[in-house]
Amino acid sequence: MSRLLCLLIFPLVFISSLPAQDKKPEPKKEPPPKLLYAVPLVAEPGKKQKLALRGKSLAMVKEVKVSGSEDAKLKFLGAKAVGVPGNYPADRVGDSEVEIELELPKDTKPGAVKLTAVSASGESNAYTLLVRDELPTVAEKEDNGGFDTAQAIPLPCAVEGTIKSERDVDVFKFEGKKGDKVKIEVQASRFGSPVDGFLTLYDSDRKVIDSSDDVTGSSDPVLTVALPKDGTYFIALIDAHDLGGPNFGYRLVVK
Ligand SMILES: [Ca+2]
Ligand SMILES: [Ca+2]
Repeated sequence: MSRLLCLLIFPLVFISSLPAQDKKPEPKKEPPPKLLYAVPLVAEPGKKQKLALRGKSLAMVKEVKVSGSEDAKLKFLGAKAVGVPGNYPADRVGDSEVEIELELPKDTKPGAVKLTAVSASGESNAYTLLVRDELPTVAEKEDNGGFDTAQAIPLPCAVEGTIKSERDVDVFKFEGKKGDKVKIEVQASRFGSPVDGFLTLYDSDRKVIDSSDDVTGSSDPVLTVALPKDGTYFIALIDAHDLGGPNFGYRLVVK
């Protein structure tokens, strides 16, 4: 061994042979907060509402800032750690949450409002809140788990729903005419929701017309179909991984 190498190696050997109690452990640094999604997922302009913001490293958050709407009123209500079921990915469902009260002006434009959480470790990403647009809103109603119990919806509309538990299936039905062009779109994953939507469209004979899982750059499905005949059509929405829970929110736009 060359003398130079010896000199280089010796201090390393010396340091690594020190008793463990002499090493000072680095204080664990909490990463900056990360916002994933809101519960409920969709905010309604012109109304005071409570929102839970789910994400990671949110338990020590002391403030939430709103941008994109000068007249928005936001009140910080609290922050806490939440449990993650063992088989669920914490990166998708979040391990902590912040609760806020938010009032958006009536004329708030979809896509404009962003929320940022602040803790001693820094600022989070700017989370784009999903805000209702001019489409009529329909609340999803259980039990809608099959063709016989499908929930009738008008066209156009936006359904606000939840994949409420593992293997939950949400089925909706609408009346269509031959040649009608219908676009069916899930807004979930793009707004951080843990739902990885999978859509299937069936005709009145319960035969599959088309299905969609992910569109480019997202886990949200989109179907654009020219209806082949007059009659009742069924839309089935599931989570592609059969996961679910009270925080698995989605907005289903049919127009
Ligand atoms: Ca459901
Ligand atoms: Ca998907």
